[in-house]
Amino acid sequence: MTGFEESVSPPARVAGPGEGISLDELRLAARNHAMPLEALRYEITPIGLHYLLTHYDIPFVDPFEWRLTIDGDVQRALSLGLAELRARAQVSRVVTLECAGNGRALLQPRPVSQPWLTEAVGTAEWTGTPLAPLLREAGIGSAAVDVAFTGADHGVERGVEQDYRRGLSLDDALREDVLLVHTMNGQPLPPQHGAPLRLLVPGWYGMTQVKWLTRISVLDVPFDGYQNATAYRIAKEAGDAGEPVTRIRPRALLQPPGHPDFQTRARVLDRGVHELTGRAWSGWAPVARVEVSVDGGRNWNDAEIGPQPDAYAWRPWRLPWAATAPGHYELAVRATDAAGNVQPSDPDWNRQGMANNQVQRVPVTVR
Ligand SMILES: Nc1nc2c(c(=O)[nH]1)N[C@H]1C(S)=C(S)[C@@H](COP(=O)(O)O)O[C@H]1N2
Ligand SMILES: [Mo]
Repeated sequence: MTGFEESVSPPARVAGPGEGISLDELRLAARNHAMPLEALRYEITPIGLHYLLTHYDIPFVDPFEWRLTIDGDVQRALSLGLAELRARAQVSRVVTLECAGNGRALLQPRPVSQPWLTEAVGTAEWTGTPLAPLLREAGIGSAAVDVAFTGADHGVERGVEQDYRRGLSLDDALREDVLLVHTMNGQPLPPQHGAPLRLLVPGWYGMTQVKWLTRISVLDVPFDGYQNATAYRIAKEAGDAGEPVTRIRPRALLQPPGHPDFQTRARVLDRGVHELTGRAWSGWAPVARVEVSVDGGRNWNDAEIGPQPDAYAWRPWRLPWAATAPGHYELAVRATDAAGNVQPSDPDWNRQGMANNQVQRVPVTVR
């Protein structure tokens, strides 16, 4: 071993006791930004406020040269340009995306990677064409089991050089709500969100939503690529294969009330009645309940939940809070979905820091 491979792409690790955020983590955090919590007031997140996660570099893709290939275990491979995709049936859906690593930096010990807190989320109105009719037109082979989606971006991860690529089971790929989208909030997809075309699988964590899509391959063997087999697993021990990350666990977020301190973001608000508001979502089932605590999770009160704009979009909630006595409070909020999944108070720790939907806590001082 020369050490060359490890210096180019170090193995996954967990931070040691007391080890602070490193420059490597800061570099990732500065490229991949979260949604500012005050943007919870928008049902549709303005494009520049939507969270962003890109493993490698944002590739430059010329939309006029670009074509999508559909190949593999199909009767006839297809090659489609953007105009052909836009000429097909068009569907718009409001869908909340969340990075599977959201909540990672709150874990103890901390898995070293993109250090998200709670707000790696955003909701857009996405427009594009359903995937299933395209796969059927190509003629799905009788032995097909999985479908692989490849992006135009390329990099190295834990020593494995690769194009970003994710697999889905054929059944999941054929769901009618899976789209190939070219438009976000009525605008052509911007470069950072996958121009000119990305995959949209409503309800699934972000890694599934392949950006800069160039190729869709139908496979007659299970997909065993890096992003499914190695990354995006929920495992406690190194070397344990664990479980794949799939759908989004329930989460509610609170728009922090009052005003923040610049450096610490500690919050102050004036004595009086404040309406606490936020949004909640789950990729498993609609959100059925949102509860708010103003005493750090000892007592919970049901919030009023507003309408859900689409099956996999977040829904608003609100609860008035009579903050009559000056002092320090810890606000917390938790969501329960109709399948009975509830946010835990304490994290369900795993080595890669995936799907940590522990409740958000917001300390405030009432003056
Ligand atoms: N081609 C490609 N697609 C990708 C990624 C990537 O690095 N390359 N990142 C994934 C991850 S981990 C997430 S969370 C979402 C983020 O989507 P956004 O940046 O549009 O919010 O894109 C997914 N699609
Ligand atoms: Mo992600």
